[in-house]
Amino acid sequence: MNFFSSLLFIILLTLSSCNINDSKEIIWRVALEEIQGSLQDQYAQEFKKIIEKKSKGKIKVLIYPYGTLGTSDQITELVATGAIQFTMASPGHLGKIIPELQIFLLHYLFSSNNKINQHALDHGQATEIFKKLYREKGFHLLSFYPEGWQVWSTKKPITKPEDFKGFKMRVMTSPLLLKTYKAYGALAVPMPYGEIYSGLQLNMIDGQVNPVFAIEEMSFYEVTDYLIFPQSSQFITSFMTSQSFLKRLDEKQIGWIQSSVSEISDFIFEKQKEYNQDRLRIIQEKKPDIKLIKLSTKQKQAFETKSKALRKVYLKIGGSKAYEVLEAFKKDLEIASKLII
Ligand code: 6CS
Repeated sequence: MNFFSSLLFIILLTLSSCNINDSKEIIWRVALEEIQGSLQDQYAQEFKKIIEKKSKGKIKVLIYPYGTLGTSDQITELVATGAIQFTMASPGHLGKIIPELQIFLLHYLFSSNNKINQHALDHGQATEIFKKLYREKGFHLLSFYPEGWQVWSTKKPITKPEDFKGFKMRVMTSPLLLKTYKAYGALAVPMPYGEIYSGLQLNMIDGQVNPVFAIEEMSFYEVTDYLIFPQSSQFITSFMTSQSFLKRLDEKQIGWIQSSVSEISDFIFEKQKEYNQDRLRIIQEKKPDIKLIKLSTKQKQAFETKSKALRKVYLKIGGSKAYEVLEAFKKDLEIASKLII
């Protein structure tokens, strides 16, 4: 979406909101970084259902899947300008604006038990610090949630860091990701989500990294031959709104939003599990010769060793609260691991 079409879109949305408010129906708009039928769509559909029910139909929630409004960076901008009220914003992109968020891009930081990760994100001290950091940028963090393990879909097998030599790996646009794949020896290529398929098709990139559900729905498996499971990082995303929008709401409406996001936490956690499992089966059915590689403990260790240096890089480029966030999140994981069996 170019500047002029964005401007036109903002004007149209503002006008349509005014008309609707005049007739006493309130419209809340949610933008997604993923397409219709995706995990973010599931989240937004559930949010819509709960809000419309709690408001007895007074509030109507409209969902804008990826491709209708623009890239991740552009939809974040639309929330900042007030054209859209809610958006999903992933650290892999939003980390350019809130550098501390890049903690969620660090490899071999998360627990291998995803329930522990979910608990740490929902109840941890790091999330409290992030609430302040979002506020400083005019945003309001509603929740973090995991979308599943990041999986490499590639045109050649990668089982050791040396295999990445000369390999063009598409990553999201946050600087820490570029440095991570460079540390593995790859040529890291930042690129918007919507350009990955053609990038793979035209050999501009040799591979990309995303959870299985995304690899299926975006058809990346069609243009790659291997699915490699390094279990190095979770895909984390955030659901957020803006301070200026919240200020215009009454307490009841704010309460509805807060209770909705707490209600959705377990629902979306189960969905990501289901989505990633089911869609792996679908990929294998559609492309029976796709090769699955699960890295062994020893193979993972080689990547983990290389990735350790990135902790220092994060402390350097992860903003003034990077140290505080890292220490808090490590503690959050430790606490969660004692509570979750
Ligand atoms: O790789 C990306 O850019 C995107 N991947 C997912 C699974 N969600 C949104 C994000 O922009």
